[in-house]
Amino acid sequence: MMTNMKRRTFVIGAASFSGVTLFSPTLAQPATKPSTNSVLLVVDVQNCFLPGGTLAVPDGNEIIPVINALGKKFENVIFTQDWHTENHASFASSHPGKNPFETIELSYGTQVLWPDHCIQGSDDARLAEGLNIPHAQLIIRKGYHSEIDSYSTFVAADGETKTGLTGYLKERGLNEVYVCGLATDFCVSWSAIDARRAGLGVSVIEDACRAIDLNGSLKAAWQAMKQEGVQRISSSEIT
Ligand code: VGL
Ligand code: ZN
Repeated sequence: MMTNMKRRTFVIGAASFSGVTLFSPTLAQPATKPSTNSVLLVVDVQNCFLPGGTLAVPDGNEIIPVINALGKKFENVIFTQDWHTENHASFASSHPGKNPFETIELSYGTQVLWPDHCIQGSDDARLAEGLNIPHAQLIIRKGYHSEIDSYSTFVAADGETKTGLTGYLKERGLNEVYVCGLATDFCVSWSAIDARRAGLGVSVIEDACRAIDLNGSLKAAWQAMKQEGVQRISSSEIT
């Protein structure tokens, strides 16, 4: 894996440069210090995606303490919120005869059908109570057009309808995006890829994410992210 290869190179490089054998755990992996141009994008950490929610991601709750600790290291933090209408086109219940996790062809392409989830104003759609990042600056909502889904926090599934996040980040000079949250293989990966396409530096913090993993979707998502130049990192690399 890329991260392991990089890590090994770094350790060997450090040892030969310094001329001393260093086994300091802090040198065993590349370290990244978020700058004033960095932003932590916390994707869809909402009740619906936690155990007990309408579209629970396995072990989704485990990332909350990891994300709270990360939040302390970033001056800039943005939350996203999946925010669907009732009868949303991405809900199986909106398509008679269809079941959750089947697919359907919509005007913009193939859509996975989900259980009803994250309906605007519901407790299910609220950000997780356990999140504790009071200095977060923006909550950006997506998926609120009833006919178009939006895994991405930048552009909806039609490839055209924008959320405005690109403009916000550009206007604030935030050009290094660190993505975490739920789910790795849907909203996290689509957001990470669109951030790259907007010309931003992007890292996904793997242990601060959990996946749905539907028919190999997790492996495919990591492949697609790698191809787009998304860095795959661990929260322990952020100082
Ligand atoms: C998500 C499926 C449907 C996500 C949102 O946040 O990853 N997945 N809606
Ligand atoms: Zn959704």
